[in-house]
Amino acid sequence: KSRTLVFKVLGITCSSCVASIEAALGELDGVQSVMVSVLQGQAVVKYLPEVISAKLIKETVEDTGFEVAEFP
Ligand code: 9UX
Repeated sequence: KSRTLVFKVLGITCSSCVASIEAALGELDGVQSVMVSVLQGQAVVKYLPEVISAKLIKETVEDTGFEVAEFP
């Protein structure tokens, strides 16, 4: 069964970086869908918790050069 992770991506301002984040996450096993919004500064990731951890998903975003944060 899949779960959905929603978190903030700080400092993202253009669609080319949306594309890099979506591409990096899309390559990960266990990630089923990715939507990154510049306007909302957020990522929504549908994934299989038995295959990949939320931690690795967030670390992958950070590896593309953006800080991530939780919504309050
Ligand atoms: Mo766009 Mo990415 O201005 O670092 S190139 S957000």
